Amino acid sequence: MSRGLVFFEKIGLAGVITLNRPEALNALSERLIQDLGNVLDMCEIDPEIHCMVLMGSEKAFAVGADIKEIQSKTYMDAYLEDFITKGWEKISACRKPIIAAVSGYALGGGCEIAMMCDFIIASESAKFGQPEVTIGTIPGAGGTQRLARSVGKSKAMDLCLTGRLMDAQEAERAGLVSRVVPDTQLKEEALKVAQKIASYSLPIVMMIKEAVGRAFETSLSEGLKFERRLFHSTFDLEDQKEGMKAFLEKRSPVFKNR
Ligand code: DAK
Repeated sequence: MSRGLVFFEKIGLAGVITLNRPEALNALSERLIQDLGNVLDMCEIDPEIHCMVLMGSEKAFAVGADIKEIQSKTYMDAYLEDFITKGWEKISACRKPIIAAVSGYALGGGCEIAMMCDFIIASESAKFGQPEVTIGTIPGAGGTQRLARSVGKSKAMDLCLTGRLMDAQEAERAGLVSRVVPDTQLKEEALKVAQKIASYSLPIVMMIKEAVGRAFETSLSEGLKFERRLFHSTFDLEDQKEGMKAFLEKRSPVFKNR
């Protein structure tokens, strides 16, 4: 189903969101980000969706902000309108898991969006980069921060300072992507992973996302306390009772997401 510049499919308990602006290699215009935000809002409130897959085309996941749209902006334009921040924050604020399925270019804001997702599955042809330095600006949607946390200082500096692209194999070695799959199987593999996650208890999956996310926001001791509180709270879930009962009865659990 087409939703503006985004295509949306519901497959089982997974929502597959495809950026659909092929003529500009999915350059992230304000309109595209708005359409993406609207679909994410819809997924968040739909109890029949437990996990999302975000993908682009075979040639490009997304090549970054729309340079034609932003080229003439002044500092005051960007500052006063808080330059498209709101739309972009929807991706990182999502409470349900999002898998980025990256084929082709994931550059600038495209790489930053992939990093806002919970993990990245890349196809063999994927290329990641923060080429903002080549057009006279710096990464502005988390590229210097999330990339450094993900691949370490040396490689983040290398990528951001030179603007070079990193292929899927290097990205996997560096820890930016969790797995690399053949080009022809990207959607199928990402969907399989999404369906697996979606088969578990939704509140448990959301708590895991929240707890792992906290690791990047706080000290180890505070993070461990946060994890412990959430862990204790799982014992109040029907799904914890069912999951453990099913294990002991040697059968598959039937989760009620409660
Ligand atoms: N914006 C607009 N159009 C783009 C584009 C982009 N980023 N990238 C490509 N296109 C368009 C091209 O202009 C071309 O359009 P036509 O000329 O046909 O009309 C079409 O897509 C095909 O591109 P090419 O002809 O260039 O295709 P090639 O295969 O030869 O090259 C390429 C592919 C990806 C290597 C090349 O297109 C390229 O280098 N593109 C620019 C990549 C880039 O520099 N990206 C970084 C942009 S800056 C923020 C949020 C976001 C951001 C910052 C802050 N906040 C929330 C505060 C992000 C900033 C950025 O991403």
